Amino acid sequence: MRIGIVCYPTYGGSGVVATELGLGLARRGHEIHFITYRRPVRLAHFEANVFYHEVDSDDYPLFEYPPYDTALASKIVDVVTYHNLDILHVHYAIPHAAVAYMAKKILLTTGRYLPVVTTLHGTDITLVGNNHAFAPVVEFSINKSDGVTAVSRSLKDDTLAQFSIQRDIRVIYNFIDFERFRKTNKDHFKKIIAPNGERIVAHTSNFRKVKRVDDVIHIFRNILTEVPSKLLMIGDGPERQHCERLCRELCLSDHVSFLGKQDAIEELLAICDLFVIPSEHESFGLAALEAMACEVPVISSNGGGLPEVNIHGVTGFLSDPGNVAEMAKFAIRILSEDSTLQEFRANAYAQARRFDINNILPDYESYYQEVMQKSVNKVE
Ligand code: GMT
Repeated sequence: MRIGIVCYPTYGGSGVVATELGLGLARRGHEIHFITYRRPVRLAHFEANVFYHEVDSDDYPLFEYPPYDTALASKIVDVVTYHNLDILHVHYAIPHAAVAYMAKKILLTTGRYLPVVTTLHGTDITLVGNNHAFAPVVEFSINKSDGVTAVSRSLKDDTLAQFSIQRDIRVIYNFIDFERFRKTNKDHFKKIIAPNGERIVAHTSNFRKVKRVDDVIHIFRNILTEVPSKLLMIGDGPERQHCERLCRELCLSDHVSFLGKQDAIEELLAICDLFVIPSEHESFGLAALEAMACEVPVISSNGGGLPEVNIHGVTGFLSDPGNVAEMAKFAIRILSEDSTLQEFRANAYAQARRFDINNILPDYESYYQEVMQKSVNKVE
């Protein structure tokens, strides 16, 4: 198949899933065309069957807000026409699903029907999407997509609850590449971070409010009263400064390292004993899955799709968002005993295996086929 992929090219979340999906499909022989405003972070090297088309963004003094949507729609029309794409897969509804609809309408005037699949990732529905500034367009463009997928059952349910949706939503879970995410020996890192054999706890995110990052600090403070430990805070975003200040106020700075954005996240996860993700809401929690693939148990909230990934009492524990005391208690339970930690590690890895990229890619392939078949002879 010749497949166009539209996504945000940034670190984390939907952009990572979209890029890894494209790369995985390319390795299975499909021709993949990424259409984005910047080269996606995980598209660093030359790959066979992969093409990258940058959305032009000519600045003009009249534009207080550069018209990204218009430029993207034009680029999609161009790439679909000249590379003869079979299908377009857009990640994150805003604005990509609406832009795809516009491109599809333009292509129809040339006699070409472009099947469009939209993947909902989370905040495009739960946080931004239901804001009245976007909601009517989000609802309309989901209904106009030829296929719609959600990354968890919880996100599918949220979408159906929040919008009036007239089409089926297929759940296709996020996935993990075990070639990359696996526990490797990085003892030299471990010795630098935890020279006295302390346990290593980690959190990665974009440090937005929805992640409840300061809960991570409070949980860690409780852990430290019982278990000698170090905390790695990985990533960057609006809440980082506040968290750094909080660590200073709580006299935790000697035990907490803020590492900023990291490319080789798997090398850090390889030395970790526990991953903490206390988000208010998380449609899936790809960061938790990455940790589990590296045999790291997870303390999480039960918001959104996290219970579909992290299994209570098996791969880690779940608590209501904000229940810092309980999360700390559970963390201490896992970290105190070597044998308990080993058991949770093994369970986390076994659960992560369910989301192996090699199991999920065929689901996307057959979904594309299904959508394309239904689109034959469609004229509007
Ligand atoms: O985690 C974020 O805030 C980034 C966001 C995104 O859209 O890029 O992530 C969302 O999509 C990920 C990939 O499908 C999911 O694993 C995350 O759970 C989801 N984030 C939220 O729902 C908050």
